Amino acid sequence: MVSTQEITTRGKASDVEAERLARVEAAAYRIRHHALNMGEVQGQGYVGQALGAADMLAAVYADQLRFRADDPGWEDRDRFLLSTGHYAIGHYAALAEAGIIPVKELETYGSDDSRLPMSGMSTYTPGMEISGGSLGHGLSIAVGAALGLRYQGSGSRVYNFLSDGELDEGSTWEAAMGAHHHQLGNLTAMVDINALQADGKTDTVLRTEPVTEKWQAFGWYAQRVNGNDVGALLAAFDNAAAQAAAVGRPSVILCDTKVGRGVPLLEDREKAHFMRIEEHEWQLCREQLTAGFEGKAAR
Ligand SMILES: Cc1ncc(C[n+]2csc(CCOP(=O)(O)OP(=O)(O)O)c2C)c(N)n1
Ligand SMILES: [Mg+2]
Repeated sequence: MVSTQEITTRGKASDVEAERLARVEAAAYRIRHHALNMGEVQGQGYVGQALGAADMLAAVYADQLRFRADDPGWEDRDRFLLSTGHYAIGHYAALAEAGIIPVKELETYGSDDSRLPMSGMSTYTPGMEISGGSLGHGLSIAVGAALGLRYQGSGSRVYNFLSDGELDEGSTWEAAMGAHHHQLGNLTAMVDINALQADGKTDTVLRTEPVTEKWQAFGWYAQRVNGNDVGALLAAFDNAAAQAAAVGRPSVILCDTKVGRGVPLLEDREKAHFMRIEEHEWQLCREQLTAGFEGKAAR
């Protein structure tokens, strides 16, 4: 029989989990909102990817990452490496949400002399650890960073965000082997499987499935989740912390996402890799986003 005390403790634990979920979902909503505002500055761009990956970015910045907003270079910070440079729009939105860059500065996205260029540049932007325009290099850098931190006796973790297009690159798999060889339990990779690339659907460009089995064969602790389900993402991070790090195994969370997620107008748009959104549509996009978020919160 379950004692009253146990029920109370469980009740408290579920309150904490509910608060955690609500906090990360709200962060994801604001990241999407920022991304729409940034996209409007240019009238087009990688908006669909930012909307699709917002839940992953929110889970990292609002739940996982150890950082100091007023000191982005803090030595003991966890490192978040965006290897998919064109996703910078989503990363800037997450950095603003985290308080690392001012929300107001997002208005300069992609403009001359801005610290927020269209493709992520580490020398321009606080909190941007690497430059990532040339795809497929982030995981190698992450392996080096994780190894270096371990040599230094640091407790910091390294996170690498990759796209499914980056799984086409041999360098990604070399790095995956290196991470297993060095038993990098302090490394977590996250792959945005949005089934899309610049030249079309991922399975028509290069068939990388079965993805989970490939990472497992490379020695990683691999989990595949709905990357637009914040609860599933948080559970995956918890599993990774409990199982992968304990045995010194790198961990990968494979996230199935939907391009344009949260804005129905954009979810099924053609030419989704680099979306053109008409002037009159931006406000409608924001309204749809807010209606969806409020509808979910009310349920
Ligand atoms: C090494 C390298 N090869 C090719 C490109 C050109 N390129 C830019 S984005 C892109 C698509 C890559 O797939 P993914 O990141 O999954 O695209 P998305 O989901 O954003 O549509 C390509 C091939 C590049 N930036 N770097
Ligand atoms: Mg893709």
